[in-house]
Amino acid sequence: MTVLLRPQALVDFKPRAFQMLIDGRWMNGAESMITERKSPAHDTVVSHYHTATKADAERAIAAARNAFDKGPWPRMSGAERSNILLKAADLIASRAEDLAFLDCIESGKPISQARGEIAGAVDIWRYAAALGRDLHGESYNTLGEGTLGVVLREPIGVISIITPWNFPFLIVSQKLPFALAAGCTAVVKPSELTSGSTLVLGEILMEAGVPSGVVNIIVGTGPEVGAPMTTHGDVDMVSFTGSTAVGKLTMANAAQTLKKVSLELGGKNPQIVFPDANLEEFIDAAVFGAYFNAGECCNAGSRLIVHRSIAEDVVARIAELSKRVKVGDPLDPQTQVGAIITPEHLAKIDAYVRSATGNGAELAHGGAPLDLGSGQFMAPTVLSKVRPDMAVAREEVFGPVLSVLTFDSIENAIDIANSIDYGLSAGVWSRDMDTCLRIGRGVRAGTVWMNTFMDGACELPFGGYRQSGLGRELGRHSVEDYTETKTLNMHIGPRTA
Ligand code: TXE
Repeated sequence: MTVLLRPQALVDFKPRAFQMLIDGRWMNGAESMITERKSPAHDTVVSHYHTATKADAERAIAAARNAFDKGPWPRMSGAERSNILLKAADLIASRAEDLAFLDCIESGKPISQARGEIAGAVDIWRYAAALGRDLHGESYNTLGEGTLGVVLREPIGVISIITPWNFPFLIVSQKLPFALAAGCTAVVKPSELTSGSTLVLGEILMEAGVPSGVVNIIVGTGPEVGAPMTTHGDVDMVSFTGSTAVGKLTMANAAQTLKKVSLELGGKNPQIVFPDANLEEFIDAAVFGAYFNAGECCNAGSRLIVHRSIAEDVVARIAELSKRVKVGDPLDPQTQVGAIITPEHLAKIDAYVRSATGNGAELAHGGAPLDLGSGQFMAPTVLSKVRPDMAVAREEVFGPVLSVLTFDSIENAIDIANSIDYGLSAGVWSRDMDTCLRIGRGVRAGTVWMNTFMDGACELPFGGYRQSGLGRELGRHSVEDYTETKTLNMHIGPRTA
């Protein structure tokens, strides 16, 4: 049996009301519409947002354009911008508990995890501030006497930033500080389900000294507000994290005016385990990788590819450990798996599991939604005897569902890993470094973990091969991504015949 922690009623709790931030002012939307967000664990309304229309999106884009074309931000020194970003990082740290609470209550993720994400975000803001100060171009004095070439790095302009609900504060922090460090201005649209912490970030940035119009934050649906942010001629680049389907649409929209796009999309990430692996550590990592953030994670290790000789043992041990996973109230510090984002999404997860068992997969643990008295929850689920052609092995389930497949040789494991459209991340477990490196070179994914899983550091680039995305976030080139180069080709001195 899974350990269940029933959600406690929210007592003395008042829903938070948020306006939108345009041109340095907090305001209602043009049509004064309000969106309500219910906690996915408690069925209680926790936030009211003033919601934008297309006209509001256009106002926000105009403000960002004006701040870029005429305002001080792109013209400041890197050091001045960097100091403001460092101040923002300090303010995020000082409001960490508020931000973690909002992410927890709106998304259903465990509070302990939300706290870790805010701490990680503070680190990213500091890293971006440091990188922004070091942004520089190149010079060439080797082009022949009388010629000097200088390559400048200039901010690309106005950035549309569109983010999903699964890591609300962390994902905006993988984009916005780098764009700001480069001297860009932005319109930010968080997911309409989890906008609270991004709106608090707006307060923080104003307090830190980011000038009016540099960061505009609007709440609204994808088709109404997100789409104009991807088509508008005054936007120079779109940075998007979300589903592969909307990522493709974003790219097609951006193509109308040839905007640059950066896309961080879905994943169906394999973990390949060999008989010589440290199985103790692997079982922990497999359970963590599959159930972290209730599996609502682009990096989820949702496909275990296990050597046939150890498959039975691995499935039994994972099922055993899954029984001890604590599922329930996201506000309880003990909770490891929180609520599922919406009832519709829970139904989708459930349908994937039913389709798999209907097609010959075996249930080793879980397999159904859990009734905890309020909200929506899914039992940690382990499916064995999954075949590579099943939907549950190829598509992003985005729930706490682990599919176990088997392999017979390194080549066979690589073929199975590469047999789907995604290529975000992968893991390999073996004590033999040669085996790890063969998998590391053979698997087509943006990150390959070896004898560990889901570790991250802001120095390391993150992003996907194939339909998992386009471009990389984090890493030392992440500020450059928000720049254009300009070549100055100069003639010096008298011309020789
Ligand atoms: O994502 P969407 P959803 C995957 C995951 C999940 C599925 C659906 O499999 O089950 O996607 O999630 C905005 N123009 N991932 O529906 O719709 C939207 O408002 C512009 C993986 O939430 O892609 C939100 O702000 N924007 C992923 C953002 O796009 C549009 C994280 C993401 O929403 C738009 C989330 C449009 N036409 C879901 N339509 C990951 N990589 O981790 C929507 N949006």
